[in-house]
Parts: sequence; structure tokens; C-alpha cells
Amino acid sequence: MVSATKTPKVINENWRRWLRDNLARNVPSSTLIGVMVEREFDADAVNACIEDIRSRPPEPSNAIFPEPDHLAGDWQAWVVRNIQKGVLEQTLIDAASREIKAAWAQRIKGLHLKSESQGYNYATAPTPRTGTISLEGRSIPILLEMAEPRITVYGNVLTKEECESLIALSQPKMLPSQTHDPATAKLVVKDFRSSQGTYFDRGDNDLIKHIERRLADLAQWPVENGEGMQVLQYRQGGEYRPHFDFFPPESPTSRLPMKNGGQRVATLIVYLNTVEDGGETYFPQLKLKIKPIQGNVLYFSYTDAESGLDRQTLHGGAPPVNGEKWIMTKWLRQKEFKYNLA
Ligand SMILES: O=C(O)CCC(=O)C(=O)O
Repeated sequence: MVSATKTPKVINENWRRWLRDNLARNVPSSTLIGVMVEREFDADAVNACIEDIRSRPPEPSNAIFPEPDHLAGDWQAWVVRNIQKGVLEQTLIDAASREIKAAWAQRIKGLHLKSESQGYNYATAPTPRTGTISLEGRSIPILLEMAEPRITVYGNVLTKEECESLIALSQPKMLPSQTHDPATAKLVVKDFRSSQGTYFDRGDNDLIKHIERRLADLAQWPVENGEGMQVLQYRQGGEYRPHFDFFPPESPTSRLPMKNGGQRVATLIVYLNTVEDGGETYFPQLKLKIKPIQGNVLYFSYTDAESGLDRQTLHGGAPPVNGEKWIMTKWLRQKEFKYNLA
């Protein structure tokens, strides 16, 4: 019998960029090789690519014109799929042009943080609990409190047992994380979000119900306005690059998810394990990093009562340098988030 030899996976421009970004953040090359080998790349090829990146001078900033992610990655497949469906070439060119415009508008507006955020009304922004807090007989220390943007870190919100139970419940149903493709509004797997994830509908089971009530109490926001819980697992080197949690008005894909519950107003991130090295949630505009410690909760809000958006809440999840990172995210909406819509 002839044994089939596997063609090594090609390191495309997206992966090369991922390597370059992580090397720039001082992630050890052994970690990066490990992540890519797990995804069936050849270790020698990855090593050669790392050496090549290291041997080149940094790119001059005026030469960088990145394309929107769906075009930078599998854009040929996107074109072929649509042509096969009968979509006209000109329609694709128009769609791509719109996307490039929207992606650049988002980037540029994201950088004009000061002027955009000046229009944000902190007096009507959602505000979580502060002061002395006792929940279900446990005292909850406030570890960090920031007013503008509104960011609070609480300690001791979930017990070790609750965190472990949530991980155990999630483990059998983890799938590669998805995000909305700006071209089609469909959920797709993207390199900028290299994690595994799963969801629990609101009130899915007694443990989830209990935790949702506790988080609603901390956030001072109704349970009914919360989306289901999302659990994320990042393996060594896995990350979530900086993004906003609200639906950006400049993106054509924002309209659909806002039909149920309106805009997102705040996020709660529950750390289900402690990450010794790396894995922080970071706010690049604020130069702020939050260390993942089991049972702690990070709260931040970004939509005021007039639907003004606080773009200083741009944030990401840094890659764990050693071991894994598990978090659970709860997004809160302006209005009730309904289930079982017809
Ligand atoms: O992994 C993190 O720390 C951040 C997660 C995140 O940004 C999100 O779930 O929206």
C-alpha cells in the first residue's frame, strides 16, 4: 500500500502577520511554533518564517495598508464562492470597496478616541456597584475603579468550585471562536480571535441562573437585558486582538444584532482560572492591563443613555505565555434581550 504524504500547510499572509505581531509582543518563538504545529503547520517551516521575520527591518509605518480581515485572508475563496452563486463581478467589487471604506472608517474613528469620547456623557453611563459590597454573605473587594471610562474590577465574585464547574460544563462543547464576517454578516472563524468558545443561553441551568443574578446585582442592570454567557478558552499563544464590544454604527453588520435588545452597554468578564504569565485583558488606549485571577470580575461600560459610545474601551485578550486561560463573558443590552424570537 502506498502511504499518502501530507502536503505541508502553507503559512499565508495572515499567519505571517500573526507571527510578526506576537514576536513584537515578545511571545517566545517556542510558544508560537507550538500553537502552529497544533494547527498542522510544519515546525521547520514556522521556524524559518520566524527567522525571516526577525531578519527584516521593521516596515515603515506609511507602507502599511492592511485590508479588512475577510479580504486579507481567504478572499479568493470568497470571490469564487460568490461567482459560483451567480453574483456579478461588479457587485463583488462594490462590496469589497464598501468593506474597505467601513474598515478604514472604523480604524480611523477608533484612533480619534479623545474627540469621540468627549461626546460621551458619563453622567448617564451605566454604573456598577461600588463601596462596601457583600453578595450572598461573601464580601467582594473592589480591586480597581476608574471613572472615565467606567471600569471596575471585583475580587472573589465566583468561588473556585463555581469556576471549575463552569469549565467542566463547557469543556465537551468547545468550538473554534467565531466572529461576524463584514461581507456576509455570517459567523466565521478568524485569525484575530484564536480561541475556543461555547455559549450558555440565559438561565440555561441553576448554576448559570445563580451567577447571572449575582452579575446583574453587581452591574445594577436587569438580568433580562443580558445576553447568554460566552465561555472562552485560550490555549498558549491564543488571543483576541483589540476590538469594541458595542456594535460599531459605521459597520453594516451592526444593524441586525441590534434588532433584539438594542446596543450593548456594558461587559462583564469573569476569570475562571488564574493565568500565571500573560493572558491579561488589555485596554491599549489606556495602557491598562487586567490580570486574570480566578473568581475576579472585570466590568466596563461604553454606551450612555443617548447611545453615545465610549471608544476608549477598545480592548483585547493577550496570549497566555504559559498554560491556558478560561473566561466567561456577559454582555448587557439597552433593552430586554429576548429568546425564542419567531
Ligand atoms: O480575553 C479577554 O481577556 C478579553 C475577552 C474579550 O475581549 C471579549 O470577550 O469581548
